[in-house]
Amino acid sequence: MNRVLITGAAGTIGGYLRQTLRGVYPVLRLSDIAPLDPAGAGEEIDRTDLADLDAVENMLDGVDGVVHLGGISVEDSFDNILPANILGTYNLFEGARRKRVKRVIFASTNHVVGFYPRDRRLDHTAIPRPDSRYGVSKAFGESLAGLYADKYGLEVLCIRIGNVTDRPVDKRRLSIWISPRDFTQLVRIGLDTPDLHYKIVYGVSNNDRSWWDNSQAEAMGYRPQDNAEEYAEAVLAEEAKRPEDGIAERYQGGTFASDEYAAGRPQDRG
Ligand code: 15L
Repeated sequence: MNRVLITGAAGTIGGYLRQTLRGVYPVLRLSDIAPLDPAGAGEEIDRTDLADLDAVENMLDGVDGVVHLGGISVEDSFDNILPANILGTYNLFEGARRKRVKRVIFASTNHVVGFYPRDRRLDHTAIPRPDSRYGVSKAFGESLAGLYADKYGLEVLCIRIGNVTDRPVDKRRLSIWISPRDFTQLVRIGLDTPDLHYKIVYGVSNNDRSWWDNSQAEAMGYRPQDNAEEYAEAVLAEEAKRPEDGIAERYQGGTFASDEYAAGRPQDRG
């Protein structure tokens, strides 16, 4: 793979990948509508708005593989989610088809399955139970990825990302945390593995408290090096100082599930 494009390169995950993929592929094209540091050796900077299909097609010129992080990465109004995540992701896949890009890594999220209870172990076959409009937009992206793989032969890995940070920041993240180096390993497997059609995996480190069966990623060679448990004592001591949120505690998506929650199911009362 010669040229790899990272959309949403100015975000937190984009920032990690800019460092960890430097020199791994000869050219990294870094794209975002937000400002980016000037291009270093082996880098190209691009300012494409994902809502503009012609511009997206230009952005994909000469690209072999894409890591699609671009769009809104938290809950937002539907007016904002629509151009950034729905139209933007459509344009990315349609542009990739037109430009005959070989491979796309689609940054999906745990919020696609955020309304599953925490005691339910999920694998790659879990159907979406989104906890937010943001989660719905990522479920749309996973479906669209399937269409472009099955109909047009694009090779796609969808990663239902937990939370990529240097260290887990709360109890929920002790289950879903992924370190930057483990995330990089998964992205490289997605870009480099010879046989890929369409797969969904979880972006999670080797956490003792993980809620997910990530055997699909393991079968692709993923061997996570980090485990959130190393930080558990300090994280739990901090968590004990915070007010309880019963709904957030029940569901995998945490506050993404409890925000605006008004369903009042019987199990939520006690
Ligand atoms: C996500 O999908 C977000 O992009 C990230 O900011 C975190 O909120 C993460 O999920 C999480 O669930 O912790």
